[in-house]
Amino acid sequence: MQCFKAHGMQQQQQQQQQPSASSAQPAASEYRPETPLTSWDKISAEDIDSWDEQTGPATPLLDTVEYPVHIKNFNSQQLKQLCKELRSDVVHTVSQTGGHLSSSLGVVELTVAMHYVFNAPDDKIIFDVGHQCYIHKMLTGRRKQMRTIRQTNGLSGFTKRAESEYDPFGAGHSSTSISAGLGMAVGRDMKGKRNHVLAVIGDGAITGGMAYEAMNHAGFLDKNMIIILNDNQQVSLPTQYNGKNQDPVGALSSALARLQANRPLRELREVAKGISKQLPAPLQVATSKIDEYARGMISGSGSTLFEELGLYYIGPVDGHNVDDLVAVLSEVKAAETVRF
Ligand SMILES: Cc1ncc(C[n+]2csc(CCOP(=O)(O)OP(=O)(O)O)c2C)c(N)n1
Repeated sequence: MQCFKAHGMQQQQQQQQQPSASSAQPAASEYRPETPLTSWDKISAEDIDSWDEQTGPATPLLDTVEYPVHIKNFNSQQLKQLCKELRSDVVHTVSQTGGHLSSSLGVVELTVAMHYVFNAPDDKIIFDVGHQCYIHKMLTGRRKQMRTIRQTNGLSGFTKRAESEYDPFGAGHSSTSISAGLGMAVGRDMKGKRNHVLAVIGDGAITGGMAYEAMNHAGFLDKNMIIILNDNQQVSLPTQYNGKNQDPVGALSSALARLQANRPLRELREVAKGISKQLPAPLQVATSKIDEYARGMISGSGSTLFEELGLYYIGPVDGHNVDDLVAVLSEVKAAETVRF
């Protein structure tokens, strides 16, 4: 298992049909960033002031996207522009409907990168709790219905199987995604299929015991599965928060931050970067990211919490850097093991 961490009402509806697969889809491994890595684009107050109150922000690129197949030929600049338009659009929509805004804002780049690299709905993308799925819904045929989210007869505020074939698991309870994904990986192997399974879980949701039971089981079964820890150092509805004198984070998040700060870890990452430079040039873009991020959570004993559980860990990755996410996910996709 490879692990990496990224930053960061229910009404029955007809399932949406997947568009016919495009033969023009490039392999994700062919992706090459065309511009230097830059930080993500924040929305300014001036941006928001310029939006039409009813129609919202201008989204020329996003308007060309209804399903993930429509972003497969995007270059690095276009992916960044898409992220900016998605961020603006979701801010405007949620300002009118209410809903889980910050959790969805935290996974804009991650969601775009997952849909760019993987091929949902064949590949299964599972969001833990599911409250951070707004960007996913906007990229999977439901953008026009976003104004109905959490309304009677409208879209669910969570992932919902009856709503879309792109939602492989209905959620609401936290800490269930890894277990659900493992079940899908086991079923896939029994059927002899080759699709990928991704579970995206936050630093709040991963505090639940069921997540550890599932990680322990996944390490034991050694199924091909990817777990993405979305450590945004925030926990909506935190289970360990007194409402004052502390930030709404979980204790596990602090422990992860301490692990990343240790000196042997930084030294090892330098060594890893050196190794990467000796590889052929085409491999360096992706592998330098892997090397940079690999072993990001090594403890004093020389192994990570996740490795102790039998998972292969890569991290941390800047979850707002879509270039890095695409590079790392492409590598993770190519590896045949259980990844965290
Ligand atoms: C079993 C269970 N316990 C508690 C909750 C309440 N709850 C909703 S979201 C959440 C945690 C969200 O934090 P995190 O996973 O870090 O996601 P973020 O919103 O920060 O992206 C919790 C505990 C729940 N949905 N299910």
